[in-house]
Amino acid sequence: MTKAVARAVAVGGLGLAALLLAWVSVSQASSDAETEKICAQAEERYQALFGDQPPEAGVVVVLMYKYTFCPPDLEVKAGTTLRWINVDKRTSHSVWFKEDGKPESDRLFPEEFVDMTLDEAGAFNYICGPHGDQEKMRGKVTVVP
Ligand SMILES: [Cu+2]
Repeated sequence: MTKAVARAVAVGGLGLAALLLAWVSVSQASSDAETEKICAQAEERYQALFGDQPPEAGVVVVLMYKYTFCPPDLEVKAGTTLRWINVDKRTSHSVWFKEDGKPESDRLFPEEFVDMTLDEAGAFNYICGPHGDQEKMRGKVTVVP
């Protein structure tokens, strides 16, 4: 291989890598924008169903809407109670800290909720049982001491 060809190959490879990187960041950004849009709608649904009433002290709400946890990623202090509320119109969901070997919650039908108090510090991934794989309905909670 001549020097010129080697350089062309190297440049071509870099170009492809840059293109790939650009594509990855664009698809990431669009999925974040999509999540934001869905979560804004979820908030409207919540208001329509439950009004402006904030939850009681020490309770943080996560909404479940259109195969999305809103917010999908959050940080809370140890001892906080998380309340997952299904604000969908028809679809049922669950909350499952599967990686940590916890049991799956009951199936939550529209307007139902489940409370869980997180006492242990750490980062915990969870999924919706029926939609965690195909629809990528996944969330994460970071519990700080
Ligand atoms: Cu679900």
